[in-house]
Amino acid sequence: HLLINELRQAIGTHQLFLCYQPYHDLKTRRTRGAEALLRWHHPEHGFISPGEFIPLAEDSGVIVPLGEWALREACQQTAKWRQGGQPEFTISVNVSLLQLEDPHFADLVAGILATAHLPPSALELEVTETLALRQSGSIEDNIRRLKALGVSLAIDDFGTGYASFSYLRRFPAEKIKIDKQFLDQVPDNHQDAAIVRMIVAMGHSLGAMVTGEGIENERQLAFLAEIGCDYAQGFHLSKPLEQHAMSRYLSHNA
Ligand code: G
Ligand code: G
Ligand code: NA
Ligand code: MN
Repeated sequence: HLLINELRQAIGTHQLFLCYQPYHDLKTRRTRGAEALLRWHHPEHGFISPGEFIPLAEDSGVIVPLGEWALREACQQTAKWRQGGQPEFTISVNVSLLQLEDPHFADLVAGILATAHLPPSALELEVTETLALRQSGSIEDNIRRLKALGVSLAIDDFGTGYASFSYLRRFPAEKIKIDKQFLDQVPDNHQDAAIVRMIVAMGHSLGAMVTGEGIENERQLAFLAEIGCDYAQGFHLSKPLEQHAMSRYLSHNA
């Protein structure tokens, strides 16, 4: 695929950048942190959505250098925001299981944090059930070492994969992010409302915090607050913002 070679080159040619989507603490109603989301500005094709290039990047393995770039960039920027008056701000970065299979991934993360002068507790890694789980000692080893370092783990798009409960056993996550599809019709759809309540209760009994994703209106937000969900993220709170817009957002909202 032609795009794969271009994607490989995009890293060195400043065609990639990050957007940041804030998430809120439902109790304090304040911004707690943001999720870093990759964007690709192609010189001829314009903006190519991650929905298009992330699957290509996973299939080709380019997600490994791409993900490393995103992690480094997000950590450096977060250190600046924390030094600039947001000392509690946390950053969530999506990582592919391919990255977690690299036996040196935990070392890489430790090195990036040290270079950025960012404490490990400011970083959360989001893992999605996108790839079939291979039995790989490296993943378990990396998770153990990342935990020892103090980095948090989140399970993204929870509820969409066939292996959700296996994942819970394999990934001792500090956070579970409920996929948007379960939240689109709450509180009106009673079945969805029941599922969301159940995921929140399950997350809490496992000692995890729970985020509702894709929140687009006040009623969804009120429902999550009422059932004791911890965090919310979605267009109703903020769309993903470019770096400068995120800086402005933080100076006004946090
Ligand atoms: O930003 P948007 O909603 O279009 O993202 C589409 C998908 O791309 C989401 O599932 C998101 O998790 C994924 N994605 C965005 N940035 C990254 C990244 O840096 N690494 C990985 N592995 N996935 C990402
Ligand atoms: O898989 P992941 O959860 O990382 O996907 C994040 C994607 O969801 C991003 O592309 C982001 O733009 C999108 N997104 C975030 N909030 C909302 C929302 O409230 N509504 C919709 N339709 N998409 C959202
Ligand atoms: Na994500
Ligand atoms: Mn998600």
